[in-house]
Amino acid sequence: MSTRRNSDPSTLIESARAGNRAALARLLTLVENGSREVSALAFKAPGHAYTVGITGAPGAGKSTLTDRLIVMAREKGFDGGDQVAVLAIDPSSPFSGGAILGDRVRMQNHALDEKVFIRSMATRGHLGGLAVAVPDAVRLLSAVGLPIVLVETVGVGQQEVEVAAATDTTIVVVNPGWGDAIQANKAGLLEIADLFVINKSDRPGARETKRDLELMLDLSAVGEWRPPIVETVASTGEGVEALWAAIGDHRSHLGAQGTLESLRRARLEREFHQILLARVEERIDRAVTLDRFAAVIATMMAGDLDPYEAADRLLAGMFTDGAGPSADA
Ligand SMILES: Nc1nc2c(ncn2[C@@H]2O[C@H](COP(=O)(O)OP(=O)(O)OP(=O)(O)O)[C@@H](O)[C@H]2O)c(=O)[nH]1
Ligand SMILES: [Mg+2]
Repeated sequence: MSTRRNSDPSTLIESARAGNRAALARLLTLVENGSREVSALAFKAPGHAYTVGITGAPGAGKSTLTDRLIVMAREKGFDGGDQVAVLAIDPSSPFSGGAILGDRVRMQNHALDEKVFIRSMATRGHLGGLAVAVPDAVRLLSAVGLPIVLVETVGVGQQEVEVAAATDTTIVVVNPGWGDAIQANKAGLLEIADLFVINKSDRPGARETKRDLELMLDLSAVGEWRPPIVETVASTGEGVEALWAAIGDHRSHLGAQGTLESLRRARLEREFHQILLARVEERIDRAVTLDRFAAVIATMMAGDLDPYEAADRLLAGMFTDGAGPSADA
């Protein structure tokens, strides 16, 4: 009985706000599994976290860099905050563990720091997938009072774009010698990058990579914010202060232009769209098991109804009767 009380979402959120990390971990598991109750509570008290995405190809040094950014966030947090959360997302893996373990190990400098919360995240089972699970998780971390959330994602095309859409500042990490890759991904990189980092600048080719990126930016119609390019050596910490300063500049830019508000609005629209799609898909999946669905198929098989008309009728029923699609609407 008392166990149940302690694990009810609003009690967990209270505990997490008071600094109970075990409660926060439980809440994230609930979000991961698509708990609507937790998501709804977090949505109603969203907090003020600033979110930074770190994305890039496998092995680019994202975790090493994130590890360094944790130190920056602890020492120079925005508005005096000194806590930080890290979410490590591996879109290619349907479950936590395995691939993410390496990230944990690389960030274990902070394992005993109670102001640092590090968590890997899987999105299987979450309605709407990655595009909804990440904003949900980020909102939860914000709702329990964490002022900065760093989100590390392995760059894998569209999913990378989805995760980037969930953060305020998105850092794209490349390495020296990536000229060709940059050429090939120009559009995608420009779409998501607020900041470029050339990590492993201790290796040959950093200057050429910087030139390639500058050229790409010169040739594209960047808006009021031209993404700066910061060279880092994450393994030694070189350039990380400059990166933190650049993140702060982007944050000020968003705040000053009032664009953070419109960014967040666009993000909510996108998330809402994904949720609607998932909801409709759920209902369709349920509908195919109904007798009246079979009846519509039979009518089509007899040539009395075309599939487009049938779809319109089913959908009309789905939105009016509230109980499920009707074949005879
Ligand atoms: N030479 C050099 N090596 C680095 C630098 N930053 C990271 N590394 C090394 O690069 C390797 C990969 O670093 P990670 O931080 O795990 O890279 P990642 O992008 O998080 O990798 P995944 O999460 O597996 O995609 C590790 O062996 C790091 O020690 C750097 O600036 N210079
Ligand atoms: Mg990593």
